[in-house]
Amino acid sequence: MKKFYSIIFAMAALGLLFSSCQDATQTDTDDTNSNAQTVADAGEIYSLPDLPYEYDALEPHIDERTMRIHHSRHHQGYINNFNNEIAGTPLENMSMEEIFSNMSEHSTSARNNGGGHYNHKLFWSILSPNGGGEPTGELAASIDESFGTFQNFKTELENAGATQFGSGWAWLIVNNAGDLLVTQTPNQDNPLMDVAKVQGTPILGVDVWEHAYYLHYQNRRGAYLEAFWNVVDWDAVSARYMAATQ
Ligand code: MN3
Repeated sequence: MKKFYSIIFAMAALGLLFSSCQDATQTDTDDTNSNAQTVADAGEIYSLPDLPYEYDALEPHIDERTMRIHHSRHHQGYINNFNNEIAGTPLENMSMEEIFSNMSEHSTSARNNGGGHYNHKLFWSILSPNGGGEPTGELAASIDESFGTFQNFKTELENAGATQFGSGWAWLIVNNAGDLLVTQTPNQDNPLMDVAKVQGTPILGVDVWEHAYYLHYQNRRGAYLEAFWNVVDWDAVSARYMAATQ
């Protein structure tokens, strides 16, 4: 019996320890942001954009913990590394689009971290708790023209996400001729980069790195890609389409 109580006591102590670790994680997150703020004050070039919704707003399709870590840790990490990489170089005074158009001439770090910042910023902006459904207007007509049906387009994008080996992104892009295409890129590359095999202006992107889905979906990338449609902000994608085809 004494042993039984010892075990219960040990479990309670572990529970307390665990919850204080969670508090520490929370505080750590805040510290990360305030440190980043300090760097920003000292002349940081890029900074983490606020999400236009709460971390838990995309539940149950994208879970709160994934969103928090993805935005406050991963995206912040790309920004910190990119700022460090370009500080004091000519890239400091170039737009991201300019940098991407000559990506092959710049460093791997600028490619990975610049892409990381741009891609995540785009990703957050095309998600919404009020998303889902189907596009309307000119974008809907153009999707039908390019892919036959909206369903065909969805299947093609899901395939692009599923068949990207390892980490990367699946995209809907507008090419120079004004056509809509689905494509994929490895790592943090994107279709604006001169190194991309299919180039164009991305108007929708979905992150298929494991960090984007593993906590909730584990290895089931396909289930994550299916759920993604429920949180796509088609108004935001349409606005990007209109800007890209002007
Ligand atoms: Mn990511």
